[in-house]
Amino acid sequence: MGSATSELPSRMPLSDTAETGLKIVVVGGFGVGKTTLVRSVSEIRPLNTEEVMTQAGIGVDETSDVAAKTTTTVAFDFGRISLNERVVLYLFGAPGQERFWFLWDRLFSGTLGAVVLVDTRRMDDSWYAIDRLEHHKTPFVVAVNRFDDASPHSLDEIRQALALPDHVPLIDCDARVRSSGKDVLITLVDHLYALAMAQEMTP
Ligand SMILES: Nc1nc2c(ncn2[C@@H]2O[C@H](COP(=O)(O)OP(=O)(O)OP(=O)(O)O)[C@@H](O)[C@H]2O)c(=O)[nH]1
Ligand SMILES: [Mg+2]
Repeated sequence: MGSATSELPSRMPLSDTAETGLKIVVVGGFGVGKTTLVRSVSEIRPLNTEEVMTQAGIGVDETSDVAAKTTTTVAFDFGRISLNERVVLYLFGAPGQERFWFLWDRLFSGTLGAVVLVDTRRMDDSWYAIDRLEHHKTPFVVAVNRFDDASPHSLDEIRQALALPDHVPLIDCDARVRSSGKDVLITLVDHLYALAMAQEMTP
């Protein structure tokens, strides 16, 4: 447990100018890259609760499309990123396997917004995440993690397949690349800001 990215300091003090801390969760199906995203964007050494997948999981864990995967998140990932001098995001990566989904409701508590990560090879896995977020009335954006061998569906096709309303932002990303992960988070914060503004305008 608790694997870490060695080049990052374990304690990095928050800047004095930070005013707003937002709790964000990263959800999605098994092996879509949630842990990878939290690791690549976090400015502190991320907390990960990865465990090696063993033979005991055969028949329980659906690994057929993620054959290279050797570990899985058994609780959650945690990381932090300062988007600018004032806004800090606290990132929680959810566990993707169905047997850990009972943890999600707790993770959603106090969450301002969410990222749903999608792998186009296994779109069905995204339904549960989208359903839970809609149920909790948690605003979200959808980010398509383009694995190298994934089929090249356009964003429009993916929007249709997921029956996503037009107002939900949908973007491409590479969860391994920090700048790409950061773009996803900026899209989410812009979306939350626009929703807050719209709410303020309604009498
Ligand atoms: N080629 C490629 N591999 C990726 C990408 N994103 C993640 N991976 C790899 O995919 C595997 C699964 O990534 P994880 O980040 O563990 O996925 P997860 O969603 O946290 O998985 P669970 O917590 O077990 O549900 C890892 O081996 C990553 O290195 C990507 O964009 N492209
Ligand atoms: Mg994970």
